[in-house]
Amino acid sequence: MERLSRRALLAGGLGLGAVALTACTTKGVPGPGAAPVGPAGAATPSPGQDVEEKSLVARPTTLDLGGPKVATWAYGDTVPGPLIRAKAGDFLRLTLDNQLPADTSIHWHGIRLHNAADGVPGMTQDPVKPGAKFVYEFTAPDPGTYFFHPHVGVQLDRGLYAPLIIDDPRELDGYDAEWVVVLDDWVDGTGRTPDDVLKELTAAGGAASASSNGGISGMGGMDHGAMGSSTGAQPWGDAGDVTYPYFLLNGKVPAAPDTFAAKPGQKVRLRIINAASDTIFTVALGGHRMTITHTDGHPVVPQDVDAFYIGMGERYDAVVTLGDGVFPLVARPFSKTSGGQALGLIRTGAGSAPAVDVSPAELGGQVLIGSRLKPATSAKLATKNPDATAQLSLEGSMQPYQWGINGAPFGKNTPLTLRAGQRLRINVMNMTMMTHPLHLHGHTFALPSGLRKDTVLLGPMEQLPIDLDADNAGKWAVHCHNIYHAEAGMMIGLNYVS
Ligand SMILES: [Cu+2]
Repeated sequence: MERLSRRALLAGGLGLGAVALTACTTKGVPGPGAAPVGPAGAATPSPGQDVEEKSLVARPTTLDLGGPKVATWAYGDTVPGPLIRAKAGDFLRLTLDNQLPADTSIHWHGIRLHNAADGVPGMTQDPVKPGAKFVYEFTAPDPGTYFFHPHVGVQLDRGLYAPLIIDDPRELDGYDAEWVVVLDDWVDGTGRTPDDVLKELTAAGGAASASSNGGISGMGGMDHGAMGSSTGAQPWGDAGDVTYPYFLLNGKVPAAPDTFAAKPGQKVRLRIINAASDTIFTVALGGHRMTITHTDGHPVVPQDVDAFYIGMGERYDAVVTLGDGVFPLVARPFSKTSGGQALGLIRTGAGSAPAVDVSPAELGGQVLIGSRLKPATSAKLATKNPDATAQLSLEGSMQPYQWGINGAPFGKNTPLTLRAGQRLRINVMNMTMMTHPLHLHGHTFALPSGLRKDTVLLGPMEQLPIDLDADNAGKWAVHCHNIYHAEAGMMIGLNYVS
């Protein structure tokens, strides 16, 4: 715990670490030997298991984004919301206090938890009504970088998101400091809400809309063609529908960047989370190459890159040895015609802050496509042929704004099924000219290379077989993590049957 506390103190900006330190941790009595690690799905704490407790109040508030003041909804009056931090195998008891004027829930994105704690109204629980509370209780079995957000409507595109870090108790001291970085695209309180945006999208059907900048910058769907090809420097074609006034790094616009203070020569672990609703970013740190060590919580063969793409719902951990000076961490929206970017700073020495539109040379260097990472040996699934296969076809268009999976929107399509103990292969086909980040609840899956992910980007017309082990019974969601696509129907159930 010494180590954890020190690291938490080193977390940057926002006082994220301080939040972790004030969280109530009930110490269990450690058993002999290793820390107890419960199986996925443990819904009650076992003897000796440490319990992490926290309360999250979701309510309307006004936030200062570093200049712009916005009325929005948030957890605990900050954006991102308070960091939750525990170690692998801990039991989490997290109380949602809904003071919003709407139903809500919390989904613990990427955590391999038991079904009833997954936070999907209509599938795993009833919605949490205004004025009501809901207690989420689950074991977090796997270390990694995660986050949490509502699974109701387009509430994710408000300020309702926060990082969730699960530490590995066995992890060696591989770095000196840590910076948790949460990226977002922001529209709420700037004259329209995410619900307004969804109405514009569905009403306008992809044509220019009511926003100041033409509204919908993207032109997805089979009818429109791609803005880029799926090869070469721009792999994703068309990647977003919504024009955003701001892009945020740890809740701040580039004019007031979140700044991480460190010393030259220190090795820093960056934990980068894309909490945006409609924006793929290209991420680069000026003056440095980064070594990617994990994605979606799973270790990879360390890969040096100039920059990398991060889709909505994805996470990447990178280690970097810092130079002396002031360095911009830039997240550049991919394929958005409106311009702008998210910016944070790492300061290890003297120097003035770069311009808000600084463009590090690394952005034009070798940009990693995350699905090409190689898995660490420890992250691989056991070698096994699939027992069953399923098809998952991503379909739809901007005009009309209709998205679905396997021939119909969610609620009208037929859930995929699997049986406990099976190795299931899902043949995913993106039948659209847009890029979609596909997210699976309650499990992680393996790409053909063995790389483990819970969220993966599929470029236009891309096909990708993903394998998963059926080891966590329940009714789970599989969906596009473009929150507007998901809300318009790009989701399907994955149900265990006997
Ligand atoms: Cu999508």
